[in-house]
Amino acid sequence: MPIKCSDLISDNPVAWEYATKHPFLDECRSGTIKPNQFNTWLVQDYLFVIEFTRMAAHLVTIAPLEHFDVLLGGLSALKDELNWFREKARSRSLNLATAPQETCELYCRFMTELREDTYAVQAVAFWAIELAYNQAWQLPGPMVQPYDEFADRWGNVEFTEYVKLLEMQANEVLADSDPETEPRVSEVFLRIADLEKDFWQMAYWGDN
Ligand code: HMH
Repeated sequence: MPIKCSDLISDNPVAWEYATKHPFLDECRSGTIKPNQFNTWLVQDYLFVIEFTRMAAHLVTIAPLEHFDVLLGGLSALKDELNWFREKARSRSLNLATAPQETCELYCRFMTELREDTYAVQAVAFWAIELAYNQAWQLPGPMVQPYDEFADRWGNVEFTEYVKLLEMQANEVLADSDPETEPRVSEVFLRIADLEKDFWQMAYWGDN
């Protein structure tokens, strides 16, 4: 049996739990997060999404035509997301021309380097990155204002459906990929889980 996306989660439950559960998210739910910490996350995530958009665009250049619809929908959502980040930063008077923290930089470099991998590996990585936010922002349960808007952006029903389509597409390519794909896919998945965990922690190290 070829590996499937869901196997990656069931084979690495602890790593995935750390990727998707963090005090940052619980403090957003209860409203006790310090505004400075939230703002640090917001600016760093904007910087991340710029590179994630490039990853999505690159995926289109190697994807089969049948996968275009889902990926182009994703790119269109990312266009809105970048504008939404700018709007959030403006209303909070945040400077988006901030230097990336080390974890953000490592994550961005990792995404760029993934271009050397096969489409199967990149499709799984893209799914895992979207799923991480889809689950992380839903798991704490309903969040208080103003954080409910952030939870809804990645936790809403349409986003959840989009992530399922990404999973189906990734599973499709995994089903006829060669045997070297499996260890590489597991390695990339674990690296993403680790970077996601560290990304939440960055909020507590910023000086925004
Ligand atoms: C760190 N992971 C991080 N930021 C995001 N915006 C996403 C995933 C999105 O899906």
